[in-house]
Amino acid sequence: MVLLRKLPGMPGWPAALGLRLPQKFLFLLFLSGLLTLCFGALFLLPDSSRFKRLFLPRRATASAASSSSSSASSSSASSSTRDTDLPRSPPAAAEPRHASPAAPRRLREKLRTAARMAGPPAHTAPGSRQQVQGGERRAEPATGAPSARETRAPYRFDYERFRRSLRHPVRGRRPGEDPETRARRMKVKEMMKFAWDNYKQYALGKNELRPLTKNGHIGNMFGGLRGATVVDALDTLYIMELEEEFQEAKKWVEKSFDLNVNGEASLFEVNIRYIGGLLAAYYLTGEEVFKSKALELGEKLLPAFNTPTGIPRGVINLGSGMSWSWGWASAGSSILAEFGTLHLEFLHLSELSGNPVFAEKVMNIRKVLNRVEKPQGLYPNFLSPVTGNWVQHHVSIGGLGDSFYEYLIKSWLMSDKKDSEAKKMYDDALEAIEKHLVKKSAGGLTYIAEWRGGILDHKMGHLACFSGGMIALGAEHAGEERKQHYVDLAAEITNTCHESYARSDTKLGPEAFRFDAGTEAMATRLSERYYILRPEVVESYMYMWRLTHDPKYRQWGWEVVKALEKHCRVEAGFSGIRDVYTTTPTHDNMQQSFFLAETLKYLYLLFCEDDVLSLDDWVFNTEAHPLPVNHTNFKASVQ
Ligand code: DMJ
Repeated sequence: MVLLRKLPGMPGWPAALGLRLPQKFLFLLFLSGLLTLCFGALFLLPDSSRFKRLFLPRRATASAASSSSSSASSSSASSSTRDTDLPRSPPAAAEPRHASPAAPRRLREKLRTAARMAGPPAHTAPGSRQQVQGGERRAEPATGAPSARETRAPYRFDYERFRRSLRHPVRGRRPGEDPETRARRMKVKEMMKFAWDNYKQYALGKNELRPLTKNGHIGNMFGGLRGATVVDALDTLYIMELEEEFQEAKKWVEKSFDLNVNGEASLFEVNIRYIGGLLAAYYLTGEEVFKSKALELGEKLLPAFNTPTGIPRGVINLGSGMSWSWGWASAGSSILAEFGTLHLEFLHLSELSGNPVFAEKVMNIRKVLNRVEKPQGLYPNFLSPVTGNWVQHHVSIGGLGDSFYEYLIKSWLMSDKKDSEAKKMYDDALEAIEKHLVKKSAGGLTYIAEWRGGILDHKMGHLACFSGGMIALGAEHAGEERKQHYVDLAAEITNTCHESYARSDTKLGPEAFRFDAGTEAMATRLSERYYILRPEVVESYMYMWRLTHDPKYRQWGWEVVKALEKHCRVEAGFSGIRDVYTTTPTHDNMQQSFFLAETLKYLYLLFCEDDVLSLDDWVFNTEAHPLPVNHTNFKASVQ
C-alpha cells in the first residue's frame, strides 16, 4: 500500500496509468490478490523450507523439512539436496525411476513398511544422521521429538544364533581318513600358502600378483578398490587353517582396505569378489570388520540400480555413484550374468543390516525377468535397463549368461528351499536349455552349445563347465522321475569338460573348445588355447564327488593339481599359460585372485570330508565364497 501513496511531484500509479475510480478499485483488488497468492506460494510450493525459515522458529523448520522430504521421497535427488542445511541424501537412496508413477510409490511404501519392521534403514531420509559403528547401524533424528524408532532397540544380527543354526561344524569333524586323500589335501594347502606368500611378498595391497615380474597388478575392474586377492583369499585361508596367513589378510582389511575410492568398477566383480568374500569371512569368523565393510561397499553399489526398470547398469563409479553400461554391450544393455548374479549377496546384505533395500533391488530384477517374454523359454544375454526388453538373442550358459542360472538354483537352496519362484525359474530355464542347446557330438560327448537367434554355435567355453556342478546340485532336488536323468546329464557334461583337459598336452583345458569340422572338445582357434587358472572344471569335480562319491572325480582333480604344479607354478607364484597344447607353454604373468578364492578351494574340498562347508549349511557364491543357508530367517527374500 505504501507504494501506492501519492509522492510529491509524482502521480500515484493508478493515476499515472490514467485510471478512473472504478478501474482504480479493480486494479487494487487485482494487486492485493496477487500479493496473497505470492505469499501463500512461499508456504505451499514444494521445498519452500528456505523461505519458511524466515517465518517459523528454527525447531519447527527442521521437522517440517524433514517430514516434507520423507513424505515426498519421490522427489528427485536434486530437490532434496537443494536444502543446504540438511545432510545430502546419498544418490544411493534414490529409487529406480519406473515408467509408471504409481509403481515407485508402491515400492516406497512397501520399503518403508518393511524398514519399520526390520529396523532402521541404512539410507536415512534427509533430516537424520547415519552412523556406522562397528558394523551396527543406527539412524538418529536430527532434531525434533523422539520418534518411534528411537524407542526401539537397534537392529542387530544375532551371530551366535546363526552359528547355532548350522548343522555341521564349519571345518568338519575330521574322522579317520585314508592317508592318500590327506596327503593330497595337504598338497593343495601348500599350494595355497605358496600363492598367498608370494602375493604378500610382492603385491600386497595391489589386486593381483604378477608372478614373473614379481610385482602387483591393479587392473580396471574394481574402481580403485585394492586387495582383491586379500579379500578373495580370506575364507580359503580360514578353511585351510592357515591361521597366520588369515591373520595377515584380516589385518590388511582392518588397516588398509579403503572404500573411499573414486573409479569405475564392475558391479558384478565387486559384488562377487569383494562383497562375497567379506560376507563369507564374516559368517565364518564373526569378525565385525568384515560385516561393516561389506555393508558399506554394498551401499556404494546401489546407485547402479537407478534406471527406469531397476535393472542395474554394469559399470559404476564408486565415488560419484554414476553408472553406465559397458561400451561393448550392445545398445547400452545390461548383461544377464551380471545383473543376475547379485541375488545371494544382496539378500545377505539385507539380512545383516536389517535394511530391506538390497533385497528389494534384486527381487525387482526377478520381477522384470519374469515379465519379459523369453524366446523358446531361453534367457538372452543382453537386456535393456531402460525398456526391460532383450536387446539381442544370444543365449549362452558360458560367459555372459552362466552365473544367472547358478544363482536361481542357489537362491532356492539358500532360502532353505522356500523360494519356490527361483526353483521354478531354474527348472524352466534348464528344460529350455536342454531342449535347445544340449547336444551330443559324433564321438558321444554331451555339450552345451551357444544360441544366436536360433542358430547354434557348437562351442563350449571353459566358463560353461561350471554347469556340470550346477546340474548336479539341482539333481538331488529334482522330482523322482527326473533325478537320475539330471545326475546323468551332470556327469556327461563334467566328463566332456574333463576331456577338454585330457586332450591337451598340458592336461589343462583351453578357454573354449569346439565340436565341429571333425573337432571334439578341443580349441580350434589360436585365441582360445589359453588357460588362466580358471576353476569351473574342478568346481564340477567337487560337486560330482559330493553327489556320487565316484573316486574318478578325486582322480581327475589330482591330475589338475599335477598339471598346475608342472606348468603354472613359477618361482614366485602361479601363472596362467598361453597355450595348453604345448608342453613348453609361455606364461601370462598373472595369478588371478579367483585362483585362491575358487580353484584351490574347490580342489581342497574335493579331498575333504563332506561335512567341511557342508552343502546342508552353505551355498557357494559364484566366486566360491560360502554363504549360509537360511535355516532361521531371511524375511526379505521370500514374500
Ligand atoms: C570367476 O570370477 C567367477 O567364477 C565368475 O562367475 C566367472 N569367472 C571367474 C573364474 O573363471
